Amino acid sequence: MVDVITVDCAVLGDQRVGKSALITAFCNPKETEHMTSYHMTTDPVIRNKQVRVPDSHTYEMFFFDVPGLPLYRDLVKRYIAECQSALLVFDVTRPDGLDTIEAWSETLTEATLQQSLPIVLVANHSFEADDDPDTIHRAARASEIADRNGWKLARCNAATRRDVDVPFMLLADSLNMSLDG
Ligand SMILES: Nc1nc2c(ncn2[C@@H]2O[C@H](COP(=O)(O)OP(=O)(O)OP(=O)(O)O)[C@@H](O)[C@H]2O)c(=O)[nH]1
Ligand SMILES: [Mg+2]
Repeated sequence: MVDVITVDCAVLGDQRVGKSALITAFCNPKETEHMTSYHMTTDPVIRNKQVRVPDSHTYEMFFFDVPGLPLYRDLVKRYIAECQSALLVFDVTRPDGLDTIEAWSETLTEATLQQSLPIVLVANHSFEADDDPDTIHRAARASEIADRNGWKLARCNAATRRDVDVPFMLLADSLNMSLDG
């Protein structure tokens, strides 16, 4: 019998970093909404997809796509209260891209009352400005932040769909590690 484990995952990050585009590209690849133009998330949406780890568990993942707009922060906290994992998404090309990541991590902790959930830090907009020294520096800082917090780091680009499955595979790896010790 296939061992399917259900996991709720909060997808957090500032407005317009590409949370909805990333989730859509992974869960509903034929959909174009969020891929070509911006539709601000106001009502939280849940999308799901199975992720299978070879020779291990299969995860039925439910992704909580929530608004990045600060106005919605209390709603977001209530909505993600039962989540057991998270993707923290930022725009690696944006000068302030990393400034709020630790605040998002605190929001997750306050909402779930859990200190060390499996988390993947997602550098979206990767491969767009790879020659830019500031972007290179930001990517290095992201790697330090991930190491310091025990998170995995994924690089992807939701607009071009390059490596959009990587954050989800790394999340499944982290879940495996937390389950299998
Ligand atoms: N250039 C580029 N654009 C992207 C990328 N990912 C998403 N976008 C675009 O950026 C805009 C915002 O993306 P969304 O996915 O709606 O952003 P969001 O994080 O869900 O924003 P909120 O719902 O307001 O919190 C859309 O027009 C996307 O098509 C990316 O990797 N590179
Ligand atoms: Mg959105």
